[in-house]
Amino acid sequence: MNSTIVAPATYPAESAIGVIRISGPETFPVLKKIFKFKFFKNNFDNIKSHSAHLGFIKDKENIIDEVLLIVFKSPKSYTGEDMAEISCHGNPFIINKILELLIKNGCKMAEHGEFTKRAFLNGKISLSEAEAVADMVSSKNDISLNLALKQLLGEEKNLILNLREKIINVISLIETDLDFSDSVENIEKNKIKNLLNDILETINKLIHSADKGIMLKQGIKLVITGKPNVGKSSLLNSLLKKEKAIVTHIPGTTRDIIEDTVNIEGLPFKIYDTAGIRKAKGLIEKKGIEKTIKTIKTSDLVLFLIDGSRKLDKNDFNIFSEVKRKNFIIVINKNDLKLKYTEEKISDIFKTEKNRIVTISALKNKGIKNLTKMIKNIIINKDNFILSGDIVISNLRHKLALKNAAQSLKKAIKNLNAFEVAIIDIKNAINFIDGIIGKITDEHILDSIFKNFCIGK
Ligand SMILES: Nc1nc2c(ncn2[C@@H]2O[C@H](COP(=O)(O)OP(=O)(O)OP(=O)(O)O)[C@@H](O)[C@H]2O)c(=O)[nH]1
Ligand SMILES: [Mg+2]
Repeated sequence: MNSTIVAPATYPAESAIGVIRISGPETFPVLKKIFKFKFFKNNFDNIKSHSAHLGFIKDKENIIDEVLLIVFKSPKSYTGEDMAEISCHGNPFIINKILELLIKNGCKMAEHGEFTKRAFLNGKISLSEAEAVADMVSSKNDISLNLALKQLLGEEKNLILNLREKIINVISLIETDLDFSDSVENIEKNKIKNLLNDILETINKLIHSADKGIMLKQGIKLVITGKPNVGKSSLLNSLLKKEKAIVTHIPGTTRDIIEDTVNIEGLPFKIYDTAGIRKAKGLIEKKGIEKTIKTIKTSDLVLFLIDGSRKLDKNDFNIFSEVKRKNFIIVINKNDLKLKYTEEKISDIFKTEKNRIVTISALKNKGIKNLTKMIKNIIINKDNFILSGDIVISNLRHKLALKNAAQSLKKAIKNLNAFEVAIIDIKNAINFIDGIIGKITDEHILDSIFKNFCIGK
C-alpha cells in the first residue's frame, strides 16, 4: 500500500495563507484525528469530494490554527488518491507545526515531485504533461510559460499520438503483406518507403522545433565579447537598464563572467558580460579569458564589440577568429567620439554583411534600439526560426527520444528488403515515441524526471 505523503505547497514565508497538501490512503483517517469541524454536523464520512470546510487543527486538545480544509476523494483528485489541502495562516512556524503533527500521525514527507509522480503512475496525466507541470512552476518568462502550458494542455501529446498512429498504420500494412508473403509487391514496398519518409520528415521538423523550444525556454544565450575597455560592461548595463557590472576606464575591469536575464524585443535572453580578451597579464585575468572563450563556444549569439574611436589591433582580429564561427553581430561602440571606422569599412575588413554591423554609444545609450532590433531579426530569421506559436516541443528528453525514433525509422527504410527486420526497427521507433508520453517503467528514469520538481508538486 502507498504511504500517505504531506508537503507544503506554498513557499514557506510569511504570507496571507499557506497550503499543505496530503495524499494517500490514510488522508482521512489521519485528518479525523487532528481536524475538528467548526460546524458539528459534518464528519469525514458524509462530506462530499471537492468541498471546503472551516475547522481547527488540533494536537490532542490544543488548537494550532483555524484552517480551511478542502477534500478530494479518490479517484477524483490530482494524484488519483484521497487528498486534502489545508489552508492555514501563512506563518512558517504554524505550517511546520501542522506538518510535524501530520507526520506524528503516520504521514510521510513527500519527495520532490511525488504528488505529480503519483498522478502519472495512477494514469491521471501523461509523462509529458507531468514535465509541463514542473515547467509551469519554474517558468520565468511568457514564452516558456506558453510552451509549458501547451504541453500541459496536451497539444504535444496529441501530436505524438498522431505520429504513433501513423507508424502503427505502416506496421499493419507490412503485416498484411507478410501474411501473403510469397510475393510482396514492389509497389507496396515503395508505398511503405514513402510513408516512412513522410513520418521521418515530420519527426525531423519536430526535432528542429525542439531546438528552438529548448533555447527559448532556457533563454537565448547572448554573449558580449571584445578586447578590454571597448565598453562591454557599459553595453550590458545599458541592455539591462541597471548598473549591474562595474565600469571603469581601466582595461581588464571585468574578470569573471557576469550573467543576467533580460527580455529583448519580447524574446527571453540570458546575457553574459565577459572578461576582455587579450594576452593576459595575470593568473586571474587568464582564467577569466579562458572562461570567456568557453562561453562564446556555447552561445546562441555573440555581440563582438570594437572601440570605433581607436585603431583596431591584433587583439580585435584574434577575438574575431573565435567569434566568426558563431552567429554574431559586430558592434562599433563609442559613436559619441570621433569614429575611425564606418560600417562599410568594418564590413570590408571583417568580410561581414552590413546587416550584422551596428554603430552605438553604450555610454550615451545611442543606437541601442537599432542593436536590439538587429538581435531580434537575426534570432528570428536564422534557419527560418519558427516563432514560439509553432513550437510544441521544448524538452530535451523528448528531443532525444525523437532522435532515437528517427534513427530507428532510417534503419527500417534501409532494411525494407527484409520486412521482418524492418518491422523490428519500426517497433523500436514506437517504443522511443511512447517514452515521451509515458510508457516508461524504469524507476531510475522516472526518479530523474521527478526529482527536479519542488516538494509540494
Ligand atoms: N566615450 C565613450 N566611452 C565609453 C563608451 N562605452 C564605454 N565607454 C568607456 O570605456 C571605458 C571602459 O568601459 P567598460 O564598459 O568598463 O569596458 P569593458 O569592455 O567592459 O572593459 P573590461 O571589463 O576591462 O574588458 C569606461 O571608461 C567607459 O565609460 C561609449 O560609448 N563612449
Ligand atoms: Mg567589463
